[in-house]
Amino acid sequence: MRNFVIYRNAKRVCVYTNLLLCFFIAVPAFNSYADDGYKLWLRYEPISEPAQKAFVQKVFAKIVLNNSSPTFSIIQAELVRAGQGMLGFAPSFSQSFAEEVTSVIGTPADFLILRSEEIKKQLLTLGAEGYYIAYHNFQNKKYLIIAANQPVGVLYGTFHLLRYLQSGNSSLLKPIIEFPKIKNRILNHWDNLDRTVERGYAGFSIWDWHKLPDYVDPRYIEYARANASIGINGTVLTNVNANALVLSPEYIEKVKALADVFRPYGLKVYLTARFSAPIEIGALKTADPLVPEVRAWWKNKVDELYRSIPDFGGFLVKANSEGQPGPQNYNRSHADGANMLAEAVAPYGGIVMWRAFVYSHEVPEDRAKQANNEFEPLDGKFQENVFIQVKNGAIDFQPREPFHPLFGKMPKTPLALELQITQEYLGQATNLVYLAPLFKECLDADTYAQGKGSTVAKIIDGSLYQRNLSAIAGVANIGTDRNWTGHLFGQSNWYAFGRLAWNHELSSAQIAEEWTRLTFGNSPDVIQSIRKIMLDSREAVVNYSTPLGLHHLMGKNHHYGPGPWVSEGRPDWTSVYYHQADSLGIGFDRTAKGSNALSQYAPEVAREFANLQTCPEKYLLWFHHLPWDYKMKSGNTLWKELCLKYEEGLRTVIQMEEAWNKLGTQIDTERYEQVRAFLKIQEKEAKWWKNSCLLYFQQFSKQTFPTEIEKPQGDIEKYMNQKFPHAPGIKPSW
Ligand code: GCW
Repeated sequence: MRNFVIYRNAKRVCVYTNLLLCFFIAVPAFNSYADDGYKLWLRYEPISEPAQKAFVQKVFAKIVLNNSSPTFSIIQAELVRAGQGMLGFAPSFSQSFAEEVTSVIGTPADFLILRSEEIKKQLLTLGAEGYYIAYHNFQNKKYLIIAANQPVGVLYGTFHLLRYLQSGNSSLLKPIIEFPKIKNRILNHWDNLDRTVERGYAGFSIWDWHKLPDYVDPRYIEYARANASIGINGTVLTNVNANALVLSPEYIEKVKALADVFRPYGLKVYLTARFSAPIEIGALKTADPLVPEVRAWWKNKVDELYRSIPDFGGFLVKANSEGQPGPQNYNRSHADGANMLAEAVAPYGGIVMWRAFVYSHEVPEDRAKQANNEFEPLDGKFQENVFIQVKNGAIDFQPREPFHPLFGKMPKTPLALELQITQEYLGQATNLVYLAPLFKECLDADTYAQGKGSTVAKIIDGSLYQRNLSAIAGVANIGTDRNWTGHLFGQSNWYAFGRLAWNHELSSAQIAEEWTRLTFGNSPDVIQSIRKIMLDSREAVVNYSTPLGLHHLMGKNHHYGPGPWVSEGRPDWTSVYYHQADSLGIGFDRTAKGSNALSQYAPEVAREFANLQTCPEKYLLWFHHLPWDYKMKSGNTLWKELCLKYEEGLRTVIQMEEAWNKLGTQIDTERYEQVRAFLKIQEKEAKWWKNSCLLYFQQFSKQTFPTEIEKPQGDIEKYMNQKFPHAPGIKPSW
């Protein structure tokens, strides 16, 4: 009955809440798929540990919640779901303090108790999205409160508390006070309108354009919910290799339907803007950003978008890169292009994220240098609401790259960091690679832009230049697969992106542990083993694919597996361009003797990387071309060290596998078996990488393999001639 009242209240609110409830009512159906990973980290498994259970029971005994907005209906439904999962029954709700209340959830506007001086003081610095969770005494009674300035903050706080309750805690010892360090925390979907996903390895796009706007798939609600649970507040729905059609009235109606679903979850919708759209769907003869008709076309288009979606976030643009049109087609600058769009969205508070991922094979310059060459001179020339969105490294989402030199080189422009959650170059959907260490490596890198301590994190969160605007983007790994991300552990990367976007000071280990508890429960053995597997996994993939600063060695086009021999076509899409292996040595010389890409960093950084004594060996061949018998810090020659690294990568995968296989009885069969099978594939692929790279490089080093490694097997010709018609992500032009 109580649930029925909840449903009825919520039902009044609006259509999307209805949908949520329909979905919610359908939970038994989902239970039949309980362990296929669909539930992500929001599993709410039954709690048996007595102290933990008592704590949850107390929190849920009587919750006062003002059911005053769609967001609050969502909060209520989430609590019901959590209670039913963890305890077997829904929490009890009330709107009055007449009963024995245990918990109060809301904003100061909702309840007197949340307007106390103490709470007001706490909320002062938390902004719209922050929250305060604590025990609070009021009129001689003690309550657990979740307080925030806005409903979305309460939603985030609720998810935090639910995470806390599921993680084995049996009391709240100190207040939880949180607010996001970065304002715009955005997923970038590389989803095409035909539902294929560029570099997507988890099925097709979850946006079912054909059935929108009339049919709202419950997955959209689950998607919004998952994002809200980790604080992601924006989503770019479409591929940066953009299709202008998404800006047509027909599609805007579909986008509006999604935006309506996402709004109460605090999730804003953004689109990619194809620069030539005024020609393609506007019947103009040009897309020149300085031509008044073109500017008027974009302004009208933006007005139209905001009429349908009043909180539309803005545009993400890939221009003059890999064949995409842009302002340079008209001899205009990136600033001319970005500013035209920025002016159109500015009156509505929209933003433009203009990507710095530009390079051309017609420019006789190291690809790693081209973004800085283009964008540094434009610093200060962009409208206030333009972000330049920069990938973590200067080439392209490789397993390891030094931080992009543009960070720290545009002090007058807000920079957004773009990370890739989908594993284009890291084993795609079958390799277990936990990416928080990769994300952190970039966030924690010191640019020295304003002296020591000028980390990338401080640049993008705005604190280094006291800037109000801040943004971070992650290229999504989400698709129609039941478990959303192809590999179950891909979920941890979506999770880690959200958590780091919220608070980049969290450690990789902390996030791994959080996710593991939520995904696999609180058994100490399980947590310990899985955390280790996760924390070892990124270094493993670096070692078995591109150790010691090597990069861009993958198969052509589909980017699946090794291809150090790739040498045909445009040079900057080949491997030989990057590894430069010859009889004398290996590596890309980016010192002053070579391309001098190092000069793009602050002098402190450039000096460190230029000097062979101080250059971290993990970046060695990124910056230096060195002889095969160059002496490494270990005393080994470069050739031997390279061989040992490939071997180490493979060994680590085998250890990960052994550790996972020991968990057999402690993990439900479906999830266990999938990960087990994928780890087998990963072992096979790690071997394939090791064998083909070492056999290939041996042709240049002309040295024997060290006895410490298992001798690479196979025939290099055979490796080179393999074809992979089944590999996902083949593009005709790529
Ligand atoms: O990494 C490369 C990918 C392309 C992608 C491009 C980009 C969307 O291989 O598929 O295109 O980067 O980031 O624009």
